[in-house]
Amino acid sequence: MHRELPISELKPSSSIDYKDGYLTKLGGSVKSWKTRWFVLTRNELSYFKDKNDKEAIRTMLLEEARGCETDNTKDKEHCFKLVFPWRTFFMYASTGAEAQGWIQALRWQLRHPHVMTL
Ligand code: 4IP
Repeated sequence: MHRELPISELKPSSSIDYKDGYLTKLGGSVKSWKTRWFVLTRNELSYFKDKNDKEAIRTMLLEEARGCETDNTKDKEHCFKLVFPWRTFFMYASTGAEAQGWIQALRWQLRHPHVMTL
């Protein structure tokens, strides 16, 4: 029997192995919001100071992540968090649809850490 999946379980319609775009993230100890260029590849999320930068500020291994969900604690619209044992990253997109796109893509990678595409 066919079971309807909630939207968050669905495979993202675009490439499941690549997503990029600007997000605004909260600093670690100094809580300043910075707009950064984010790149999601298979199993990794990196952010760069700007789109054309070659060297990432940081690259996170998604296999270490514990979850990704919307966040309402930061007084920012379209905000979501990516939780690691060592830090929770808060970031927001410019629209709700963009934020949902990121959450969906990140969750897909979290749940399918070894997805192989040919
Ligand atoms: C910085 O604040 C930036 O927000 C950094 O973000 C952040 O590093 C720093 O966190 C924070 O102190 P100022 O530039 O206002 O000083 P980015 O690296 O995107 O530039 P993270 O760790 O978030 O990348 P701490 O934890 O180093 O204070």
